[in-house]
Amino acid sequence: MELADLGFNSWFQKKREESQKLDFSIARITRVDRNRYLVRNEENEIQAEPTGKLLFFTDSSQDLPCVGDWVFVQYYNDGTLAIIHELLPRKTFLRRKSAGNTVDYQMIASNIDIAFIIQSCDFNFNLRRLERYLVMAKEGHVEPIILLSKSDLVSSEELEKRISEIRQAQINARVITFSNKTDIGLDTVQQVLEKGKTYCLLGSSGVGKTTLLNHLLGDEVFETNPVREKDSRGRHTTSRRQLVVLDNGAFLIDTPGMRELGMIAAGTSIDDSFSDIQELSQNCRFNDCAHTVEVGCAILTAVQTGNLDEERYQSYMKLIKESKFHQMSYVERRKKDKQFGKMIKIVKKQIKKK
Ligand SMILES: Nc1nc2c(ncn2[C@@H]2O[C@H](COP(=O)(O)OP(=O)(O)OP(=O)(O)O)[C@@H](O)[C@H]2O)c(=O)[nH]1
Ligand SMILES: [Mg+2]
Ligand SMILES: [Zn+2]
Repeated sequence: MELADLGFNSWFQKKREESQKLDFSIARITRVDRNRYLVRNEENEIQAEPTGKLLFFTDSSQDLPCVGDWVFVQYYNDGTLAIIHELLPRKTFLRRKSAGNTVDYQMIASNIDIAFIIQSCDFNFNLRRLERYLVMAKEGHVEPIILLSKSDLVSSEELEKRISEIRQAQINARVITFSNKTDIGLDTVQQVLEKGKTYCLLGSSGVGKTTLLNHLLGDEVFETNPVREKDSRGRHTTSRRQLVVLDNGAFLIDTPGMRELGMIAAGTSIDDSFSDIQELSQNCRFNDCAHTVEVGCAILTAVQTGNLDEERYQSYMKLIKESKFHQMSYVERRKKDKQFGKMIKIVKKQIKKK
């Protein structure tokens, strides 16, 4: 595979020449998992690590590598490890504001040609949310296409109504309706996908992003999960962003749903889907109860007495933790890391003394 097949066009070539970093190789980030990365080059996909300099002297988290980025690398261990030295400029991007006092952004993906904004035709359909995703795409210079999934769940009249609501809201983006169940509309989605171009799937948890990806791959490669029956909410199955190559040479990035939504409607999504647990917490003895070990914790009591499903408790805690982490600004997170480092030093000293 040539770099051009990976999407490296003349725009990036020009940036590369301007940078004068000609002794570095070029690769593309295909997966981010905290500080661990995968990159793809002409030959294969390999592990990658940023230099300490890149990691610690970056002021904003948005300047760290994200899925879709082109990066300057050097190879080690017979080409099985790439060290990431610097990012090439981004042509387009999808990013979200981090909640909190400081204005900081987190990158979702970069160098995207088209963003597929997916809403399912059932309860997930929401014009205001749609508008927020469209703003996100516009800010990052990404062309949006709206995909209405699960068309099999509504009548054709209802489907028409959804589309006319979109048009009445002065949204002019292309709309494609489709179903992973009946395959209707899938060929239209397929026709959009072009070799060497990069597409990103955006939308709430459970709308069928990963199912669509599997469908396009013709195989159940990635995990999917049924939505909850009660309110058709997803179970945030996909946990990281990943760039996948399709048979026809197009690139598709799947993203986790729920958290993406959390960022847009800051905080509210958690309250909505776990309102019963939220309510329980009103009865905890301490206002700042973390619901982990505290005496008089109403949530723990409910788990113990069987009034609250243990699994639901766990997923609630997971979500809280994630959203807290995401809501921390980059600086706060760095501080936390540093405090953790200090703590380890102190503990080590104490061990030595013994
Ligand atoms: N009826 C119907 N169900 C669908 C369709 N597409 C997906 N589903 C179902 O919806 C559920 C959720 O699908 P996923 O692909 O896991 O959703 P997702 O958007 O990837 O969700 P997250 O990974 O949590 O963000 C699965 O049970 C799918 O089988 C569709 O077109 N029609
Ligand atoms: Mg998924
Ligand atoms: Zn509690």
